[in-house]
Formats: sequence, C-alpha cells, structure tokens
Amino acid sequence: MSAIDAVELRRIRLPLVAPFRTSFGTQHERDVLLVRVEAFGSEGWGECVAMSQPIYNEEYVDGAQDLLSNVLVPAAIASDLAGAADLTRVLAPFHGNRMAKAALEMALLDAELRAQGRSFADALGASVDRVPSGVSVGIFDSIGDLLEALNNYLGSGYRRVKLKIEPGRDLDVVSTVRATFGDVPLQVDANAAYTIDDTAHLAKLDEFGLLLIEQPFAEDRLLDHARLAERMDTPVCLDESITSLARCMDAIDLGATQIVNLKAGRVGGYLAALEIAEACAARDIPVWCGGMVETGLGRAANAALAAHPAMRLIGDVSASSRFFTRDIVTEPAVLEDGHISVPDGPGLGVEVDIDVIDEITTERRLVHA
Ligand code: OSB
Ligand code: MG
Repeated sequence: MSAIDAVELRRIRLPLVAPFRTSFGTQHERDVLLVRVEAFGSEGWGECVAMSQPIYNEEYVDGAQDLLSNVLVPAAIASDLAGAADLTRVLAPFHGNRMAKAALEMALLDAELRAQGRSFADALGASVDRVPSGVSVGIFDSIGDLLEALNNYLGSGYRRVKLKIEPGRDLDVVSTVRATFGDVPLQVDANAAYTIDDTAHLAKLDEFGLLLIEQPFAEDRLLDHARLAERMDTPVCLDESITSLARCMDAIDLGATQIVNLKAGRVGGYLAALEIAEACAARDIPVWCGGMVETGLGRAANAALAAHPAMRLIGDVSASSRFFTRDIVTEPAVLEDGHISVPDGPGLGVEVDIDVIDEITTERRLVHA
C-alpha cells in the first residue's frame, strides 16, 4: 500500500472582482477543485487549474473531479507510491488529463515537503526570494475602460502587462495602449483566436515593440506557428500547445516557439514543469511562469516556480487581489514594489483558511485508503 491515508476532493466557488474575458469566453467566478491529502505523515493541499468548461484546453473541472475520484486517486492509493515524484510513474497508464494529475501531485508534494520541513521554492530550485509581477488583462468592449484598468494596474506597480487580443480587437488596442502608456513592457495573448491566413495582419504588430505574441493559432498548429515566426520579428511564445517536455522540445526545434509560457497544470505538475524549465535553459530558450487564475495555493506554488533561474521573463504571477476579494489562504499574495514574494515555509508555505473554504464549498468527497 502507498503512503497515502486519505484524499479529500472539494469544489469551491470564488467570485472574481471583475469579469475576465478572453477570446474563448468570459469568466465571472473561479470554479475550483481542491485536493487535500493525508500522506507521508502530513497533510497537503493541491489545486486543479482546469476551467469549468473545456474552452482553454480539453480538460474541465467535472471531468477532472470524476477522473480523480474514480480512477487517479484509487490508483495512487492502491499503488506502492513512495513519494510525490513517483506519481508520474504510477499514473502513466492513464493518458492525458494532466491538470487532474497535477492537482494530486501538488497536494502530495505539499504533504511530503511539509513532513521534511522543506519549501516548494527549495524543491523547485528557486534562486530568488521575490519575483517581478506581470498582469494579464482581459478583453474590454470599451477602450476607455481598458485604459482605466491599465492605469490602475501600472499605478499599483505591475512590471509588465499582457493584453488579451482577438480578431477585431488587436492592432488598434495595442496602438492606443502604446500611445497612452509609452514603452511599458507589453505582450499580447490570442488564446488561439487566429489562423495562418492572419499572418500578414499579425505581422503588423511588429511596429509596437512587443515582448512576444502568445499562442496566436490552435494548439496543434505547430508548423503554422513556425511559419508565422519566420514572417514576424515579434517572438512567438506558445502556451496551449506546450503539454509536455517532448512537445515543448519539438516546438522549439521546429521554430514554433522562441519563448515558452510554462504552466505546471498544463504539463502534468510542478515536477514536469521543472524538467521543462531546465531543458529550455539548456537550449537558451527563455521561459516565464503562466497563470490559470489560481487561488492562494496555486499562486504560492507559481511564485516558487517563477523564482527558478530559467524564468527569464516576467510571468503572470499577480497579487491575489487582481482576481479575488477574498482568498482561501490566510496570507494571500500581495504586490510589493512590483514584486510577489516567494513563500519560504514548509510545503507551499501558505496556510489554508478552512473557515473560508467551508463557506464556499459546493461539493465534498472523501476517498479513504
Ligand atoms: O492564456 O494565459 C492564458 C487565464 C486562464 C486561462 C488561460 C490564460 C489565462 C490568463 C490569466 O491569461 C493568467 C493569470 O493571471 O492567472
Ligand atoms: Mg495564454
């Protein structure tokens, strides 16, 4: 039997401070699946970053919850799992579903590291104790409202801005933002809203000196991204397409990605993310830490990952208040001098506020060993 004594799955609902609109839809709240484990003589928490519906990638919260409760958790409990790093091997027979797997691994890592008195930051090879913070800004109907939001973010100290774009809301938006805010570090994210036929149009973004363009085309269009990269000076950066170390290396070798947005959930967990970060560093490919509108749990883990030396660009690791009025941890991430500090306590280094979690829990299921 494994070192896992019990696993609890919880669904919570967290309202967002404002709707978050991307080319794939508008979010009004975060519907999150939390995983609590009793393992290695300790307790740990994980967070599944899948969205309510399969509109960012193919995963979705109900699917992840079903798979975890009926397949992944029972398999892990029945296995000879010796440590969190062993979970990849134990779950290897089950294809895909990386966000579901990542949530369980995150909880196990938290428990194991707490038992060892060791932090996520230490385990992930963090080299700094705070990271500069970027903010991902959604699509607005009114350019005036967008400029006002940007003015507030920049006023509070964010060091880099990512603008969501889509066909019809791209060149004009970027041009106006540049005209208003000058040479602020700026990049754009299309969430796969374009096709190769938009190449000439997208190349017009070159005049705005963007840091990068993120995922213009569909997830499986690696060669199209490589063709775009040949026609554009702005570096192409893949997000949705990067689902594993192999896919990432292929994308780099094909010329489909000059920079990598790394999200632990999308690649199956923080340990897989670390492996990718190291492989990118070995190839001199800059990496930055993406976000999935995480609660204070995922935000703490992301801050640790973003502190790795391979993270050469500013990531989407923002303050909790960018999305939430109330978080589920006792000390939510705050912006200080444009930075987020990297927790250094055991495990995730943040503590859950169980009263808040209880209050917003919509479903609960305990799986015993
Ligand atoms: O494409 O990076 C993305 C949020 C949800 C799903 C996909 C993306 C995003 C963001 C927000 O851009 C990142 C964050 O601040 O958490
Ligand atoms: Mg993205």
